[in-house]
Amino acid sequence: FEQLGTEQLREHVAQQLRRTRQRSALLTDSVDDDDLVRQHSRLMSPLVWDLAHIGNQEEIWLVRDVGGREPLRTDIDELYDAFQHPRAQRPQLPLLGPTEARGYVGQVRDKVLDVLERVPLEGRRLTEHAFAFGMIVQHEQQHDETMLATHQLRAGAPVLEAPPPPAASAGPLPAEVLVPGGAFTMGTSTEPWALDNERPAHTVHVDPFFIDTVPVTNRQYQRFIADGGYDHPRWWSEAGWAYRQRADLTAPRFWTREGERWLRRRFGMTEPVPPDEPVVHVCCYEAEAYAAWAGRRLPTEAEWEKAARFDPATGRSRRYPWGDADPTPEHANLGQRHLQPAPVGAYPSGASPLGVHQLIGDVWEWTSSEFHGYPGFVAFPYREYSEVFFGDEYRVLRGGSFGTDAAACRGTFRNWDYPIRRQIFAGFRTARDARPDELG
Ligand code: AVJ
Ligand code: FE
Repeated sequence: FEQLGTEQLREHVAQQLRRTRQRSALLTDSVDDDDLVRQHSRLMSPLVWDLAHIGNQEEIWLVRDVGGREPLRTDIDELYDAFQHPRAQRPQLPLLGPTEARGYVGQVRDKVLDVLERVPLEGRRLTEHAFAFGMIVQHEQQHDETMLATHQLRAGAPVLEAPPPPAASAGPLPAEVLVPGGAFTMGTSTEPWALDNERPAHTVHVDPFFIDTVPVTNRQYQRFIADGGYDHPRWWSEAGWAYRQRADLTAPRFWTREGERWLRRRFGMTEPVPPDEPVVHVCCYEAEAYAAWAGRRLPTEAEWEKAARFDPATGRSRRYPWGDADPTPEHANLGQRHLQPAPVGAYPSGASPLGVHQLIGDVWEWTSSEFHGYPGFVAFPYREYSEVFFGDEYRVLRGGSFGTDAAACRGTFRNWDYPIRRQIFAGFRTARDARPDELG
C-alpha cells in the first residue's frame, strides 16, 4: 500500500470493487429468478444467498466497522451468517428475494464508496483500513468462484460463455522436475493483501523431491480408470476407500461413459473429455489413489510452495512462479476468462525458475497437508476467517483455478476443503522423494 499515494489507493480499491461486482452481477443476472432462489445441490447455497451474503459482509466490515456508519439492516445478519446455517438448510430460510437482494447489495455499495472517499488512509490507519477493503474484494471473489461451482452443478441450457483457453505452446516438457532440498521461505509477512493463514513468513526445510512438471491430465487419469484404479482398495487410503464405496465413485464428477468414450458436462454442455487438460472435479482421495497407482504421492503443502516460489539463483521466494509481477493473461488461466482448464503446456511464461508449469490457475491442486496455522500465526481480523478450520478435517489446496480471480490468488494463498469434495475446481499433481543417486 505504501507505494501508492492515498488517492491512487482509493481509486485502485474502487476499481477492484467495481470489477468484482461486474462478475457477481453476471453470475446472478445470467439465470432467471427461479434458478436464483433454487438449491442446485445440497453442497451449495442458492445463488441469491451468496449475493446477499456478499452485501452483508460488506456492510458489516466496511459500512459499520471501518466507516462507523449506521447499519442498513441488522435484522438479516443472522440469515447470512455462514456459521449459523449450513448450506443445505439455506433455501428454507426467509431470505431476501432476487429484487430485494439486488437492491440491498447496491445500497451497501453506495455507502461503501462514500466511506472509501472519506475514511483516513494514512499512517496507522493505512494498513488496517486498506486491508479491510482488500479483504472484502477477496471475499466477494471467493464467492464468485463458489457461485461458478453452483453454475456447474445447475441443470439446464448453458447461460455462461467464454472463449476457449490457449493451446499448448511449451513444446515437449520433462515429466518431472527436481526441487533441491534445504531451507526456503514459506508464507509471507509483506504481501499487503495476504490473509492471516498465509502469515508470517518462516523458514521450512524440505528434503529433495521430484514434482510433476504439469498437473495430471485427463489422458493420464483415464489410464488409471482403465486399469481398474477404482476397483482396487490397495491404491486407496482406508478413509478414501470407505468414501469410494459409500459414494460409488467410478470417475471424476460430471463424467459419463458413452461406449468407449468419456464425456463430461461443463456449464450445461456435454462434450468429449479433452485428453490434454488437467483432470478436474476429483476429490483428495481420488488424487491420492491415482498417485499411489502411479507409484508416487501427493506433494506436501511446503513442497508445493517451494516448487512454486523458490528461486535457486537467489535463494529467495518469489510472489509467483514467474516472478514478483501481478498475473497477466500470459502467465496463468485465472479470473473466469475461460470456463475450463487450459491444456498442459499452455502457459510457458508462467513457469517457475525450476521449470514447473501451471502452478497458478487452471485447477486447484490437492496437497497431502492438513490445514494448520503457521508458527507465529495470529488470527486477523477474527478467528472465524481461518482459525476455526484448523485441524485434521481439512486438506490444503494450492494455486487457484480458472474460476479464481487474481486478487484472491498468490503463491502463498491457501485454500482448504474436506477431502471428499468434488464440486470445487480441483485437480492435482504428484511427487516423489529423490534418491541420493539422483541428486547430481
Ligand atoms: C477459503 C474457500 C474455504 O468458501 O469456505 C468465503 C472462503 N470464507 N466466505 C469458503 C470464504 C468466508 C472459504 N474458502
Ligand atoms: Fe463468505
